[in-house]
Amino acid sequence: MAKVSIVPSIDPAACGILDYATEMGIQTSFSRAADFKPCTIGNGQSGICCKNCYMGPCRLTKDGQVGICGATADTIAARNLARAIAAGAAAHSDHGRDLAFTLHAVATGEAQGYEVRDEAKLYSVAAKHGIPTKGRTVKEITLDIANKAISEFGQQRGQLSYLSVAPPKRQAIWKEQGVAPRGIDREVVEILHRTHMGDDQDASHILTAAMRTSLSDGWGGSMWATDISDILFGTPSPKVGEVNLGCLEEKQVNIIVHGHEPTLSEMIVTAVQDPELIAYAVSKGAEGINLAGICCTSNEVMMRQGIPSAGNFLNQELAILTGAIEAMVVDVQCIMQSLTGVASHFHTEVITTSPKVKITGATHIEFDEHHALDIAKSIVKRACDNYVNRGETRIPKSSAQAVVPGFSHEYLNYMLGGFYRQSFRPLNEAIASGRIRGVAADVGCNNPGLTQDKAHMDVISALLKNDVLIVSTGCGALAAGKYGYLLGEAGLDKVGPGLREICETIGIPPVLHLGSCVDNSRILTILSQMATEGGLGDDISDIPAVGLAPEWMSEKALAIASYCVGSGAYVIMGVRNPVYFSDGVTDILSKEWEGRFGGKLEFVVEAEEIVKKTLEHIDKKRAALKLPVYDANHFGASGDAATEAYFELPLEEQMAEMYG
Ligand code: NFS
Ligand code: SF4
Repeated sequence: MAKVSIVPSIDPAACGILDYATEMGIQTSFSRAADFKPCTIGNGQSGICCKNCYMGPCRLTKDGQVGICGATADTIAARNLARAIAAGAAAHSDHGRDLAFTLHAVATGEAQGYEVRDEAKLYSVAAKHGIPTKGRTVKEITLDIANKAISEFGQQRGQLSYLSVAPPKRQAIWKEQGVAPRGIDREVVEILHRTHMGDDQDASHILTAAMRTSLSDGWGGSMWATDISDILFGTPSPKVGEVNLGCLEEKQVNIIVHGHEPTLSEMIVTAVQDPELIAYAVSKGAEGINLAGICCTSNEVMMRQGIPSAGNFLNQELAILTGAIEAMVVDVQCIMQSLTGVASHFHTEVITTSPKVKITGATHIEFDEHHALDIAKSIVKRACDNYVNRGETRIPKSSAQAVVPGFSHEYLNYMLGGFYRQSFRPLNEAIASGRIRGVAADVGCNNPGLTQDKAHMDVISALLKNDVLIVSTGCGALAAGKYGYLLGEAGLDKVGPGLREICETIGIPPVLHLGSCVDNSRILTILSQMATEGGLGDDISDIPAVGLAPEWMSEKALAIASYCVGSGAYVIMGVRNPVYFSDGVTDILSKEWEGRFGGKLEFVVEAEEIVKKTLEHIDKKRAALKLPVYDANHFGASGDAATEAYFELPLEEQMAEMYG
């Protein structure tokens, strides 16, 4: 087995575990990525491939070449991209649908263990959708919200209800450009239809439909997912948590929840606190039960319950390689099939729980919200039973990094303005004065084709030094957490003085953890409020802000990028341009979309270039708003004054410290 050729991770904890995997001959996504030669046609670098009908597949590798049916490179690139966006939107939205059904079951008293935990959020969501609340019971309002959400998935005409939350100017653009989504499922289905052989064959026209589909995710499925999760489990507010493999416990039963939906994981949080189950764990020789998360499930339970996170996407195999996991409980999305292979070398039991996901070799215990607590308890008990089978462990204990996650739109409003005059004005003013140069959202995945977390941290650290406030979700947020950027005081030595002053005054870390990937909808809500608050124009596209996904890998990331562009944002994705072979489509995403939506999508590989383009865009937007030119020295010496690196010691020295 080839040793990983690029540095696999900037995280010494990950590198140490990967050395062990190499030694033991255990394959991981890191080693496979190093062994693989990615298909250059599939990734758009040297051609483009269509397999939408069985006259093909058609591989176009030369200029001017067309498929058997005559489809051009532009058409094929647009169709492939549109299908990826539809798949990503479907994943987010289906997650939202399941939450809507859980909410419905709560309203009808059929959901064991669940309740409305956040009535204030219930009322505010009702108000957004015109659902009356006066003189009505919580149950009645809950039922109406659940039914409204469920109806939006199957809605055929009109437009999605959340669109009215956007700035009026944005709503007008959607109408004018014909991209206001009519219903959630309808938009996804229409992309599958349009990209079937012999349908829509105009790249721009295909991508306009894809834009509408992505908006049905951001302002539909994902927004419902976020709001219903808040109603059921509480709107996040800052918590103290911990990130990285070091959060695993040597002498306790370790259970990992991995995937995306908070429904079962929240019940497991309840179950691990059950005194009877704790006593059961003790009877098996453990000192207790330790629950940790991976990926977006981790973000969900960390920001609401302070449950530690074992890390982001590329940490899933590494967690099992510690030898310390009794059960890895997975639901949907971003779960590698390799988990069962890695687990076969250890005692770890991989448990699938979603009716939609089975993995050969894993135990399937199907989740049902009507008996959620019973199911959660039986899973926890199984993990305790497995503790006696544990062998040698290698937990990089010192890698555990303290974090403060859980900044919701609601909490920022309260934090900036106080309870009685909630507002975003202080933030807008800080940007207008130039103390904060602008805002960047660093989001998205890890990708084993790159060094884990490096692009995230190169981008984040450089932007912070330039007084750019960062908001973050998904695996990007967990990366920021690992290197100390999600901490109040501690993170501030890495920040330019203007931004630092604001962070100190308001009491926030320089990187604000806003949750999971479906919670990118929170970013839309925040941007909408910033646009309507005054001082930064009157549309999202006026705000000096940029969206970044430097290590993306999933189709969901493409859906998010598109709806952000459609909402007016400039989005830069790293890794590679999947439509590289088609200049036509590359131009539609950047130039044509900018003209129509005020936002654009570009693919930029180098972190340095991403930073440069981000700052240029922020400064361009500042100039358009006639704000003072950003001056690094105005509020003290920015830039070099901040700490240079995200690490104080070189990687090898940190690895040596961690694993002795
Ligand atoms: Ni987002 Fe969450 Fe991570 Fe990427 Fe996957 S966990 S939904 S897709 S890998 S950020
Ligand atoms: Fe080839 Fe056209 Fe069929 Fe695609 S749709 S596989 S380009 S014949």
